[in-house]
Amino acid sequence: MSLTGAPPCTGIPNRSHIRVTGGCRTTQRAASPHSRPRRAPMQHSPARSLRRLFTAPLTALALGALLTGPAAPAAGAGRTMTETTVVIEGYEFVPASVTIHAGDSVRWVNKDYDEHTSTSDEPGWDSGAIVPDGDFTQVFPTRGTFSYHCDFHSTLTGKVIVE
Ligand SMILES: [Cu+2]
Repeated sequence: MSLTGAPPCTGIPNRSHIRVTGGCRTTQRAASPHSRPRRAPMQHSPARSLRRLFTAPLTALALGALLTGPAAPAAGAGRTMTETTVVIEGYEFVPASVTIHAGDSVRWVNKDYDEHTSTSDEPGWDSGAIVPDGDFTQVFPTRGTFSYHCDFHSTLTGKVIVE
């Protein structure tokens, strides 16, 4: 009765407290679908926990890398272990001779269309068949000169010198 010019407040009499800032229009806005974006922060929380689910394994991986990295090389503490790559290409080990430090590793990468192996002449290591585009890694913890060959092709020979 006393409201002048304002639309009649019908429909939601119990929400009169919302009218503090603007009468019935505020009440209508609060009840309309347009008010839903205000709930967005609540709806984001599942996504946030999902993101946490995805980042947690990554963090674990990073921690694992940090833990296994320095723990792996027993020889030569304080030195960074390196990996030397030997490419198998054109039925050759390239380079045919590599020199590394004790604790380092050699990785053979097969770039041929044929299978090869990295097999030590003396008992030591045997990669088995390395398929095209496959690779094999061997760690050399002790000093020495280690000759090796391919089990499938007798002309393929190489040498790993560990200092
Ligand atoms: Cu071969």
